[in-house]
Amino acid sequence: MCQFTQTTPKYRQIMKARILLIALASAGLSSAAIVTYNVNYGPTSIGAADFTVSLPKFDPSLGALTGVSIVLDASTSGSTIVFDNEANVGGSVTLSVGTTVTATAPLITALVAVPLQIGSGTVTADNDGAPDFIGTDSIGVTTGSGSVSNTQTGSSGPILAAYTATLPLETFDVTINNLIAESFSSSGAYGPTQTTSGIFEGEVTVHYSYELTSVPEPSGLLSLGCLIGSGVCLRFRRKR
Ligand SMILES: [Ca+2]
Ligand SMILES: [Ca+2]
Repeated sequence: MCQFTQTTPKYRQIMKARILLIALASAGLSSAAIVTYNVNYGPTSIGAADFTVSLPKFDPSLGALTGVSIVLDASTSGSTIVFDNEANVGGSVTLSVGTTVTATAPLITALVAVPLQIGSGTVTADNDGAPDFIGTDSIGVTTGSGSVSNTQTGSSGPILAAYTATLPLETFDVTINNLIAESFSSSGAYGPTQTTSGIFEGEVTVHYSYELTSVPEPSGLLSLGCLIGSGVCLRFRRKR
């Protein structure tokens, strides 16, 4: 793209700027890094009231914050769901039970994770005349567990400001909300379900991406010197 045929002063200025940029990158004066914090929550009964967890804000002494990523991990166990067929035909049935966990952090889109215990099987046609949740016309999920995660990120100015500490050891709060979640699907069968709720637990993680500034290493300074030196040589040779 650039041929070494021009010798105008303007061209030389551009070349010098490019060499300095390459040298700064080579010298390690600026590089990207990530720092991560996490906090566990639960186990908590599904249906319990909202609660909060706290995580550290970004320490600006590390560098300049460029992005915030929050991860919600949630798992569930201990719930049950049982179905009783009231149709005159049998069918295949899929059932799930668990919880919808919502985590709300400052200025970030709410994180939603729905861990479920899932089961499936077949049921016979209704043969007892009442939904008693037992017999071959019935099927349930009574064991197992499920886990899932959700991630949201942000890098707008207001988000970076909200997550950068202005005081030592400053934290932000994440509010955890939960509701029981259940589903039923079938080909042919239909009827009521009975549900009991178990527990959920998990983790909230925050990743801070930032540009760190550090003292150039000797090898980096050497390459900086070489590149600046070669820039001088280049200019010297063109003048001749
Ligand atoms: Ca029945
Ligand atoms: Ca039954």
